[in-house]
Amino acid sequence: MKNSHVNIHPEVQEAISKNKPVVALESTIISHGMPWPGNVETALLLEETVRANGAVPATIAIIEGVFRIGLDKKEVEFMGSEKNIRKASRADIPGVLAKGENAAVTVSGTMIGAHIAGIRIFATGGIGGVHRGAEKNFDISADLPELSKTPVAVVSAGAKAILDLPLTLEYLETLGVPVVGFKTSELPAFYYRKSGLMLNESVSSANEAARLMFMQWQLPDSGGILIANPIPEEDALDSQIINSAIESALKLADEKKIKGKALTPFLLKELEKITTGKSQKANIALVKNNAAVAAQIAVEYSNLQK
Ligand code: PSU
Ligand code: MN
Repeated sequence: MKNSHVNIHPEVQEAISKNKPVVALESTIISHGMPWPGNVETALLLEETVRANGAVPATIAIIEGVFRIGLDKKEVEFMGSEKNIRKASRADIPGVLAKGENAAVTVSGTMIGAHIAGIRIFATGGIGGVHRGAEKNFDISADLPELSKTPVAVVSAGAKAILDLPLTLEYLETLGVPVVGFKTSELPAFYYRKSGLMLNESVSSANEAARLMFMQWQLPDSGGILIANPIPEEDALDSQIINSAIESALKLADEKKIKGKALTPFLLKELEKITTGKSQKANIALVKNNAAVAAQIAVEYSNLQK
């Protein structure tokens, strides 16, 4: 890509060129996934967590038409407080760059930014996936096809619980995306640890995850990997309580005819209201845990390169 449309933070650039561990972080969770000021605090907490585990954080966003790989504190604050910020997945990025706009990038957009910079691992909360009722509304996140083609490992607490998890897992299998349980043999359900859906693959350490990544990218034309890391036991929510909250949020979205890009942010906001903040607290805990595990994997992956 043309240099004028990419800006890699000097610290991130130096780490990449020396094969040191780097972890990418997304910005949609800052601009559209959580309210201010908790969003900014969380974004900074994630960066600290990555550092505490031995890697360099690179939060990714598009500011004035430039893909920024690694933000400083001011830019994180901008992404968390500015009103006019688009939510960009792959299809939106050319327009955002061409018009010089500001955009938070989703999982698919962050994977593209990470890949441009040569970053192999990325931590988020939960990926997008197949929405409930997809057989009628066709709402399937661009995160899934991105995982099938862009060689970045994404650490997430499964897919967001507002989705249809069995269909999401089926679709990932069709796309040939390895879904790897981190110290679990079940797909985690975001707010709680077990979805009841068994995985074909699991690893018991960061080192094992790094080896799997290494092998994936020895294969021709291989894309991403989903590393599914359950929310810590002490932060998990009761599955019945959160599921009934999800049902109410989905019903309200249906009544209000909320669709497309607006759906995920709407549902997250409603859940926060219904659970009086418990869903957001759990969300912060799980994404922090993902940042820690991603950094540990990045350290092992960087050691493998030596
Ligand atoms: N997980 C969260 N909060 C979020 C998202 C994921 O806990 O805000 C974002 C991610 O950026 C993901 C996006 O890529 O939601 C998916 O949006 P959609 O369903 O519109 O594809
Ligand atoms: Mn969608």
